[in-house]
Amino acid sequence: MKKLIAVILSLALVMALGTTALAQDTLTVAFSQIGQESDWRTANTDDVCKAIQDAGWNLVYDDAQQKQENQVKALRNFITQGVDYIVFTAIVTTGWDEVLQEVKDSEIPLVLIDRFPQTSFADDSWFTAFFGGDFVEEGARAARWIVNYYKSLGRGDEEVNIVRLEGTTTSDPQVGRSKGFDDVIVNYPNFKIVASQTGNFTSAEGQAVMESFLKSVDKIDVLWAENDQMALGAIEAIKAAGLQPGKDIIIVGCDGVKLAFEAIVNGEMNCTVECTPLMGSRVVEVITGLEAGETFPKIVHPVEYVYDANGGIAYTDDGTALTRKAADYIAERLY
Ligand code: GYE
Repeated sequence: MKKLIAVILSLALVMALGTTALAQDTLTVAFSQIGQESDWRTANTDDVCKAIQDAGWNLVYDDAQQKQENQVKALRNFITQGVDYIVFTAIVTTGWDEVLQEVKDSEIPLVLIDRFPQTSFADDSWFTAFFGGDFVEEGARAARWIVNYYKSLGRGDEEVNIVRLEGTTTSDPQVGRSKGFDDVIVNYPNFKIVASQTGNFTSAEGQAVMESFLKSVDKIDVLWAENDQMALGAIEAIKAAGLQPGKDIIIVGCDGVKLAFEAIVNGEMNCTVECTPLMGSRVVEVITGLEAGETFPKIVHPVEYVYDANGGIAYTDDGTALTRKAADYIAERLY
């Protein structure tokens, strides 16, 4: 009898060990995405999901359909399921303390990408790493491009009226890009923002808001759209009003998606400030590193460029970095 019990116990032990070994082999990585509002977002979803699957890990994916409450639910589900890692981009900056405390308590490592959530934690131990665009710098690049473009035409002292299409209100890229733009443009009093309204990062709303700008603002020289999708919608509104986009109104977008490159090459748009959606390889690098017990910098921004028709317009304050010519890079742009 004793022998039989010993055999059963050792069998149970082997089975338990076997299960543990299996669980360690195949990680489960959950990803809470915000929705599908733009080409940028589609490319981001595809890239991150593919990278996780190509790494041989199980993917648990959730699309929050632009609702913060859905993201909160998704994070709680991930905790209940006991996933190994959580990849997260926050639709808006605030309102995360409670659920992120729950993530912290669960000890599931949190990998942040794209949009950074603001929290009131005392230190930064609540997340493992962040990878995403430097939104303040992107906004600043857009403003510097506009000023330098007018200077390059010998028109740097003209009165220039700018309308702005803002991203989703209080989202990290909206807050950062608006701030970066304002910080630069304030130094050039002849460049004025004469109207500014949200277009929620979508083409349809960009078009509708641009239509109303065209009716309410007497003289529009420049459109600064906080993403390319809104710029593309606005181009339709400008054409419908009988004006030539890219000529009658100078158009600067952000993201660097293929359709923006095409619009620049066709002369209907003038500039796009790059923000890469390709974050999958960094996510895999971070998780692989954490599994191996490595440490690395907490916050990493990708290297990005500014693209326009001819290249050559300086966009950093000291003039060292130059814009790239969109036509030279359009073929390699896949999203
Ligand atoms: O610019 C926009 C998207 O968070 C950086 O969200 C991202 C922004 C991107 O929908 O197109």
